[in-house]
Amino acid sequence: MRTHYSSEISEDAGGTQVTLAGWVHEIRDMGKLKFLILRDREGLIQVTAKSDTTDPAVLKTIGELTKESVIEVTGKVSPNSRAPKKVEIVPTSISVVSLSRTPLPLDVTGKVDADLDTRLNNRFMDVRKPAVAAVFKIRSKIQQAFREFFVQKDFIEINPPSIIAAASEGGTELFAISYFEREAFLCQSPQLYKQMMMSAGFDKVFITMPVFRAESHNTTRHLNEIFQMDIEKSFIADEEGVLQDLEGVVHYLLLKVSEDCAEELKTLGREVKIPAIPFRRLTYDEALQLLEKNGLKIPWGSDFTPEADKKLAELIDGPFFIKRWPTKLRAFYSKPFDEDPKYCRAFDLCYMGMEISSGAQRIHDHDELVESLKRKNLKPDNFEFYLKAFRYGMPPHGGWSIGAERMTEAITGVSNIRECVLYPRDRTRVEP
Ligand code: AMO
Repeated sequence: MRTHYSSEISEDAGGTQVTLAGWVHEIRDMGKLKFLILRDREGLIQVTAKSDTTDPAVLKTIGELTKESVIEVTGKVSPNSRAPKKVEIVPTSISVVSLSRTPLPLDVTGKVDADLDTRLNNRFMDVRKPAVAAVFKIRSKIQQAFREFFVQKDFIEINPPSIIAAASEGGTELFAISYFEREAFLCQSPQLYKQMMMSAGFDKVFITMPVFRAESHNTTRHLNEIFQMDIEKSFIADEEGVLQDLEGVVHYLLLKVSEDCAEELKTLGREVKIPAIPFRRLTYDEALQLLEKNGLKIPWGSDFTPEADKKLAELIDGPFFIKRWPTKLRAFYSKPFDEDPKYCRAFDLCYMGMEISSGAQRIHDHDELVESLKRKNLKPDNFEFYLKAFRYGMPPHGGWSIGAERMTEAITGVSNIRECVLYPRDRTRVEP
């Protein structure tokens, strides 16, 4: 059984007997000298066998190995200034746990490139590449840090359903499923449920869950199954009450990634700059003006194009908020400003040229909400289960959602969001 990971072997452990387990990354047979690079979850280590000093049974096993086989190596730690990590293992026994077949569907050493489709079709093997695994270790850290932050702040974790009867963001973009004798849908956001829990008196909730969007566009920024990290919070004075949680958690998870994923960032050639709090805030109108001054005109009432997102990222360093959006652009639950209802208390958080989160202070008055649904051509009757929660005591509240994949994409710098999902679901891909 494994006693150490490769990363735990250092020069000063010279002479210690260890057992390592992992995959055969490379084999180099130089006649009298045989090198084997063993790869485990934490990295690579060289195993060196000399024909005059190594047990013949070990030499025979090395001769029969194929790349990517799983092996267990027992041997002595031996400092060697010429080895990649300045230390190697001199084996006393090698057992083949699982012999890999040949040829391999994918090269794991990074010497032969493969297109994304081939990589995704062979994802189990693609993730063996250190640079690919690094993306998922960073994603895991992001999700852990998110949970840690809100547990510390005394938020209650809730689990809304994934099978629902009504749209949460509007009428479109839902996947219909056959649910016994009726039609149901896959959840596109836990929105309505997290709001109802404000009426239940939970005050502060967080959620992490997959959501499903039947958007047909096939871009490098969009997925059809997304992992969202949400909060909802009551008794806020305005949208700032939840914006501060958003900048707080983004700051915290960038800090955690930079501290705990230093190796992974190095593997990806990335540096994380920790932004100062508060993040810059712009209104929608200010963002339009800034773009126009820099040669990009977006008509008032339109959403930002990917080009505009990119331009703003060039002009503003680090993450920033866009607040005070045109009401007509945002979901029905966004609260309009009393003094100028053309604008609402919705916001986006932009980072690295992408919208990574959006949210709003919500309408908490029942009749105002019914009117807002009607203005968006939605039928209040379809939202009866939700509206009911607004009739019997609903505090002012707001919330937001971060897309875990967009956040991972922003930090790791990969060029396609599919790189941040083990098994992405897009317009054409539902397998493996
Ligand atoms: P929204 O629809 O803006 O808001 O989604 C929130 C965040 O989720 C991510 N995201 C996506 N990522 C990849 N592909 C997609 N198709 C996709 N759609 C969304 C983005 C986005 O910022 N209920 C509201 C949130 C709220 O107000 O609390 C909502 O879902 O990072």
